[in-house]
Amino acid sequence: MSGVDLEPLVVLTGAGISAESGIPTFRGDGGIWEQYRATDLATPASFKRDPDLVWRFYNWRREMVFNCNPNQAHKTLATIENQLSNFMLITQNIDGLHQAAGSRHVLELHGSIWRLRCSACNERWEDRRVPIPEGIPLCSACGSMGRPDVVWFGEALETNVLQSAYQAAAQAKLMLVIGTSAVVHPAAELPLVARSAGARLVEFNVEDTPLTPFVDAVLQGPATQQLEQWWERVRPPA
Ligand code: BJW
Ligand code: ZN
Repeated sequence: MSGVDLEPLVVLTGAGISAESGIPTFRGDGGIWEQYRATDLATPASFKRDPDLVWRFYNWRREMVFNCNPNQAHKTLATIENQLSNFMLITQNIDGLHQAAGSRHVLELHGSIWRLRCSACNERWEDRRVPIPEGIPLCSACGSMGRPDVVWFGEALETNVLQSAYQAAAQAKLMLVIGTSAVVHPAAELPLVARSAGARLVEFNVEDTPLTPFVDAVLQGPATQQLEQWWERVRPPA
């Protein structure tokens, strides 16, 4: 694939890129939703019904992420960003591992597990404590319950983040789609937006997804290996 137009390069990542860091994906064998029901935990209704349960789930996930490190796929993306001038990374992940690996231009579509927001007012704050000592953290502005600043099912994505993501997708010459089942909207639309605007799509996954029939190339296998090998093949000479 050498000689390919690389820029603007836009990358869309999902839970699969963090799987090799030890963070379980959502769907499929061993996925989080096999053990827990998404509708019991990742919806605004579940937080209203049982905030303690939802916080127990997120504290468990915060602890897990805290104990994990970026893997070679995260690191390769940071390397790629350093070597290109027109690069954007759009992630559905909330784990912060891209930033930990050194990526700078990151759009977090589904928020961050390391940020909280008030369930009543607009207050947002960073909280990296593991564990959070006081049970349910409270908003310092109004005293209401804090919640993870992540996007649950049925909730709108942050408008400016989503707009930036659509804009980046529409300008891409090449989009890499890494480790996502491509079933959750609106994230799943971004590769199609890029494709309609003329971008080439390359999918990195261990299995086929609903996007596979629409991509120009599939690199099947663990993202850590496939991505590094792909970059070795296509990267511009130093
Ligand atoms: C590897 C690998 C390795 C493994 N190497 N690969 C249009 C059609 C149908 C439904 C909808 C629609 N538009 C909206 C909806 C509803 C809904 C939706 O999409 N539902 C579908 C499931 C059907 N969407 C929403 O509700 C969204 N909100 C919305 O649209 O609001 C509208 C609105 C507007 C105005 C006002 C109000 C509302 C919000 C979606 C939020 C998603 N949230 C979650 C939880 C985030 C917080 C948390 O983590 O706790 O986001 S759900 C979960 O899924 C998480 C993920 O980011 C997201 C995507 O999952 P991902 O990353 O693809 O992971 P997996 O597990 O599915 O796949 C992993 C992949 O990796 C697999 O393919 C493996 O093969 C692969 N893999 N190891 C490479 N080593
Ligand atoms: Zn508040």
